[in-house]
Amino acid sequence: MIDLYLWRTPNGYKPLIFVEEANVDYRLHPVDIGKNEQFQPAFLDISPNNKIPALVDNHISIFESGAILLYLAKKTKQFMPSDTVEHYNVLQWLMWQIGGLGPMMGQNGHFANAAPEPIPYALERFHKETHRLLGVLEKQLQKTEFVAGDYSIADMAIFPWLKAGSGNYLNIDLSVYPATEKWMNRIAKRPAVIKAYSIGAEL
Ligand SMILES: N[C@@H](CCC(=O)N[C@@H](CS)C(=O)NCC(=O)O)C(=O)O
Repeated sequence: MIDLYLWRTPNGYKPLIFVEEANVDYRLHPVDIGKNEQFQPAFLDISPNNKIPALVDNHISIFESGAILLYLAKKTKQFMPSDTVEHYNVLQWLMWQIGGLGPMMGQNGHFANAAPEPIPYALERFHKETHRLLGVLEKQLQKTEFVAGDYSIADMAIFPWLKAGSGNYLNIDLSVYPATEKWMNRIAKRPAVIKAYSIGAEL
């Protein structure tokens, strides 16, 4: 049985989508980051960087959503191809999300929604970088149905950020990115994704 520690944020939805897609047995442990529960000592033992998500499976505990998705993919042999070329294709898009889209959109959201005062340079910098990255994704999705070949952990990592970004968080107009918008609609209809978001909403 897998124990999942998360909250209803883009990074939290990634493993939740995976376990629902792969029908993995899991127990959910909500960590309300709005109440600073990520700083509780018991959670820091699992996730020393005080961030969700985290996973515990018997003797192994893992933090960082990319590492968690890779672990789940390896354990279930799903959503990550074994062929070298396809494997690294998925991996590069997963890394692109973890190292690029996530942090840039996160900073964009911070300066747009949470900064104590507007800082025009920061706002412009992270807004521009978010849209540069969305342009990169759009080009890729003009060529492929899913981000990296078949539906994979790369899609599971990117989708929740686009869902949040096109909602209240950043109000990104997806019609400017038509291939991305179609991909979003395709993924949003998946039963496991619908279920993950309904579980998240109930936390
Ligand atoms: N690189 C990390 C980022 C995780 C992350 O930023 N989690 C946020 C929620 S989406 C969090 O737990 N924030 C709480 C905090 O920073 O104290 C990952 O991909 O897992």
